[in-house]
Amino acid sequence: MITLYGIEWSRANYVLFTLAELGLDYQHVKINPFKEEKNAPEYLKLNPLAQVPTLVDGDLVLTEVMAINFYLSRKYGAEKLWVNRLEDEAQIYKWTFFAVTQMEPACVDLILHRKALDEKDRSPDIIQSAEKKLMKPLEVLNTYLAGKDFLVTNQFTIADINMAGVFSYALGGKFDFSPYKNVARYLDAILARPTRKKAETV
Ligand SMILES: N[C@@H](CCC(=O)N[C@@H](CS)C(=O)NCC(=O)O)C(=O)O
Repeated sequence: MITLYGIEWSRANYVLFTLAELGLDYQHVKINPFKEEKNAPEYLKLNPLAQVPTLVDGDLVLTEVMAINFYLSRKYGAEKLWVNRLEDEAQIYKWTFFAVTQMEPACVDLILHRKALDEKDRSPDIIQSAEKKLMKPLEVLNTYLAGKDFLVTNQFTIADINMAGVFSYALGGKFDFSPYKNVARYLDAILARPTRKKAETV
């Protein structure tokens, strides 16, 4: 039995998207990372950082959302969300790490400082700096996506779920993707998948 810990508006959403694409049954424990329940001793045994998401699948306890998505894809979705050639696999890693290291911190800053934090804790300077940090990687991605629907091969893969997950924070933080036309078109199409809608409404 698969159990996913983490409320749907947290990074657990990237995993819910994957579970929906793979059509897997799972139990969902909606731990809210802003509430004390994340520090419950039973949960700390699974995730000593007191963060979400955490996945339990049989004997495996796994934290770090991208590791969870790689695991689920390879174990249950080799023909759906993964690829056969090592060269393509390398591209899945490349675009996932590009999303996490080049863009995710800025995307998280946008949603925190435009939406999630109390008004008094929001910083216009952090918003401005986050928007600036996104410019260069988005230009690179925009050029790459010209004429393409997906990041790796001509197929929807876990790299697209991971990228869209990171960008969903920017969208929640009112980031305007329209100057990056290829990225905006790509993102709209990925987020319009019925499985994504399902992941948002669990
Ligand atoms: N690197 C971790 C980050 C997990 C993370 O920061 N999760 C947030 C919610 S999206 C959280 O649990 N925050 C509460 C905290 O850090 O105490 C991952 O990618 O899974």
